[in-house]
Amino acid sequence: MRRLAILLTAALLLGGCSTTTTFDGDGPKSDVGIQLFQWNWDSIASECTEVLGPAGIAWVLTSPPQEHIVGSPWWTAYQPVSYKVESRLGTREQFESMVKTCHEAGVAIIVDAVINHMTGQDSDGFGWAGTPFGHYEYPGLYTEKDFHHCGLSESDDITDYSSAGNVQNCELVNLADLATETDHVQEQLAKYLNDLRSIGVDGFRIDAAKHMPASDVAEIVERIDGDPYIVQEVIRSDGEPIQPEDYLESGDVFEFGLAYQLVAWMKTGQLANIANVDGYGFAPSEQSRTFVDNHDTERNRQTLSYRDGAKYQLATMLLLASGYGSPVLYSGYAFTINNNSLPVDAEGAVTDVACANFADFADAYADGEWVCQHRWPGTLGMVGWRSAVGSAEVTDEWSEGDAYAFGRGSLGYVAFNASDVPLEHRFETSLPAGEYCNVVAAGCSVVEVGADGSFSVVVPAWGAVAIHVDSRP
Ligand code: LAG
Ligand code: CA
Repeated sequence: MRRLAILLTAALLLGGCSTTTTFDGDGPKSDVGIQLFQWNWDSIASECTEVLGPAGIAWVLTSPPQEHIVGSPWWTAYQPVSYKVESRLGTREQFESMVKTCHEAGVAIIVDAVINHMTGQDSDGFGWAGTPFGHYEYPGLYTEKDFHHCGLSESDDITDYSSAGNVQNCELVNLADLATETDHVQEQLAKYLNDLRSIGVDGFRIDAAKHMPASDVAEIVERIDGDPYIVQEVIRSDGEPIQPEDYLESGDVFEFGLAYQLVAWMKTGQLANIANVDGYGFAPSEQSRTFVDNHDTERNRQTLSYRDGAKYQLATMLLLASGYGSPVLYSGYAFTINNNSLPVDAEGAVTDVACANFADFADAYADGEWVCQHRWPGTLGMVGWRSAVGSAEVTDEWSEGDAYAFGRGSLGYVAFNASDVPLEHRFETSLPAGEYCNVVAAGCSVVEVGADGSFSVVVPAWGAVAIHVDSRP
């Protein structure tokens, strides 16, 4: 128990740092999180035990666990009907058991907290767990007076992102907008979040944070028991009055700007820019959660996604190698159109995840198939690489054309090739001589570092070679 407490505290408190920490007797532990989008509780539990814990992944971000509207699209989860922990993803008992199993595997649980709004349904109905509701009536929780009616547009919908009042007091796509500044709403939200804390939940993603004043978020977070990890979703968009930086008092933020830059760098081959992100106006490294994609951006196509195959894998490896921020991996299911549903049983509950039977990205996926991109060798290999190099400084940087390589002192070296042609090169490193495994290839393909620290290798087209001192044949 004590060991778990230390492990989780350290993983979460230091989680915002770009450094990694080694825990006594527990092997390397990274600062890397992962969003398991729409994975049910039983499947997350087994993934913690089988893959995430052994890989040293610090935490899982789950989809929203509260009761939601009934329907087939994934986004029903973002329309809360009550704060019962009862959803398509599993029962309260299954949720509790997942938290326990993941903790035993050394993996913390971060929950997607939908606290800006309730449903967007114009007619009355019943939620997944049978709770009756109306658009502005949620028995025992909220009545009409607990919602904003901004009066700034005909439908009360958000119409103007250049106005903070419009963005924060109007309705996001017709979703009943909670009066998050009031004592009553804050108290109901705190009850929900503290219920999750009592189950052992370690932290929260604050959904739609941009749509609540930073001071409301701070007051709500203040009411949460203990010292939960907080990461906020404030989509960066230049020129808007509300920026991620406004929210740093309450916790970390997702850095959308870097996800957008990764798209550009994969086009231009300018991977070396990642070493020098100072000029981009990103959030401070120690409070920045970096990512290649999330469930929204893989759908609106603003970022790379599993569909981009090798380029997606390359961007993920680059992010994991970087000392800027702390990465959050993403894993979801294949789809053609936004509303494509996911595998459910006869009652509509999401069925257990069966990963597509592909060891790597070089295949096409059918709609509804679980991609499990986090299991690709390049991703898991670079999580290990990141743990091995820790906070060591960048050394032995080299770039030429669309290739970029660097070391992290005497602990590791990585070379990226963002072109259609394989690259043969002799890399100079600060590594001790000897044999190393290329950790981003399946199995251990051996790389020989000479007495002078150099090694010669062919870096595959749109691929990488990565070696570190903890993985040697
Ligand atoms: C988020 N972050 O701020 C989530 O990451 C994002 O996935 C959520 O939108 C959004 N905020 C609200 O929590 C998703 C879908 C929307 C969907 C919404 C509510 O991207 O498309 O809206 O969840 O379920 C849907 C329909 C709308 C409709 C609305 C209300 O697409 O047309 O107006 O439901 O019924
Ligand atoms: Ca709001």
